[in-house]
Amino acid sequence: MSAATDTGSSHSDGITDNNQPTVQGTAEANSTVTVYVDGTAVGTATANGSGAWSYNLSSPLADGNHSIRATATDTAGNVSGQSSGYNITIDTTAPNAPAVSGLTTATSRLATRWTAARPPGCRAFWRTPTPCSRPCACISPMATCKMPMA
Ligand SMILES: [Ca+2]
Repeated sequence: MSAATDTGSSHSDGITDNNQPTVQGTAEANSTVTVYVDGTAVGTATANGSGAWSYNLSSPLADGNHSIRATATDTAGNVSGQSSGYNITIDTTAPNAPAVSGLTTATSRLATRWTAARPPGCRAFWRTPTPCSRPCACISPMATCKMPMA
């Protein structure tokens, strides 16, 4: 579809909040292009002298996935086979409002309390968030302890 109607973070991914986007493509120059949405012809466009065509969908599409195909009819009346499908996703629904739950815990090298194998004489025992090696050391007796970095 056209970049202008392919909304969102990508203008070429086929995902849009525009439920009447403009589809585009190439065909034989000056041919008449019939556009199909999910297998149903919805309208025609005329390819220009370079073969480029575009068609603004005239009816809103429901949210969800749709397959766009096209055929070309030349000036002699010969009709092409169908194009391969171009898949689009219409999403007109806004996401739920996000939650704001608070502030993050301060990141500290001694932030993770570790309760296993507390050394004798230590009231609390801490390790760094990354793997540590034993033995651990008391900072001071009956004070907090920490495990040295591996
Ligand atoms: Ca998009």
